[in-house]
Amino acid sequence: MGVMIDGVYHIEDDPTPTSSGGEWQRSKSVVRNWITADGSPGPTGIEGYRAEADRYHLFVAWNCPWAHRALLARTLKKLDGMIGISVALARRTDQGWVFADEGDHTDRLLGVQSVHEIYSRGVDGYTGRITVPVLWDKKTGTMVSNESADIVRMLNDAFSTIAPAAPDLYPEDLRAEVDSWNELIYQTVNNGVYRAGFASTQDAYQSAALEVFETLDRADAHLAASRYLAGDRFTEADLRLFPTLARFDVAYHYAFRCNLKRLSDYRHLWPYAREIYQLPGVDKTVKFDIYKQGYFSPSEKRNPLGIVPIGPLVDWSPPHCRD
Ligand SMILES: N[C@@H](CCC(=O)N[C@@H](CS)C(=O)NCC(=O)O)C(=O)O
Repeated sequence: MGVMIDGVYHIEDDPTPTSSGGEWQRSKSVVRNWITADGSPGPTGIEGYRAEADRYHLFVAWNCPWAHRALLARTLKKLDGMIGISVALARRTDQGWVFADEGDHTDRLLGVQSVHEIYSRGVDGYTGRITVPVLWDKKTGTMVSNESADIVRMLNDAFSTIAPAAPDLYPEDLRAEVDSWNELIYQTVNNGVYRAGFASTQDAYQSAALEVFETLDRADAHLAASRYLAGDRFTEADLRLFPTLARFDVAYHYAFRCNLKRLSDYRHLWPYAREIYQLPGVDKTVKFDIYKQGYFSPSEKRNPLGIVPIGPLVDWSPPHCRD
């Protein structure tokens, strides 16, 4: 793994820096332009990224939950035919995320070997971490965004006049409800599992792991009487919870020690997760074996021998019975 400083990539010794309390902190995304229907700038960034078919491309890794958000938005907004993808290998290297002639992990768009090359081509003098997902503009050869929350929002909003009809993931009347779930889920679940898994003290681990289960318990209780998090429509809040749920039993439960319960122990959350998995196209964005390869890849601190466990076997196919 590494970081880029003024456009130059540097290999890092310690890829998981923690604060003095042993708490792990995620760095902020810095490339935050927006695709809009008419090319206007959007809430941040510069103008010129107009929604057009076959103009944009996503660089992702199957195991990355943040990239998974973008892949889910692409599928659920029926944009698969107009936004292509390049998929980096799950295993990270000194060069960070890399492409290779293994499976379907070649980057056919730019022909690069690593994601850091995309950052040096697409952002002038970039300084920061080399993360996926990356949303790329083929027309100008520049990076639109490396922030998954923004990418989900723009795929939801910008393409509605040129893409097939698809549900609004951030409907006006549910925004307050969606925002409040988003905030809670981001802090305590999406990022919470990483704060548990990357903590370097018992206290930091314990408080992060307990928060994960407090929120999952709360969501489970809520889903007893509600079809989705923000009511009877599937929204961005559900989209953002799902990548963590999909990785929970096969990866976080064991690799990140989030082991008070398994997802499959939850009475309502488990059928809810299966319902989302069974939405058209969603199963194609989920790769359980690759999650294991990614989360159990060799790491000096967490898995020095790089041994990948054989289980658990989790069956996501039984009917969800939530109709
Ligand atoms: N804020 C970013 C975070 C993305 C992120 O942290 N991605 C991870 C993979 S799961 C990554 O690429 N990490 C590499 C690194 O930090 O060096 C987003 O949500 O898009």
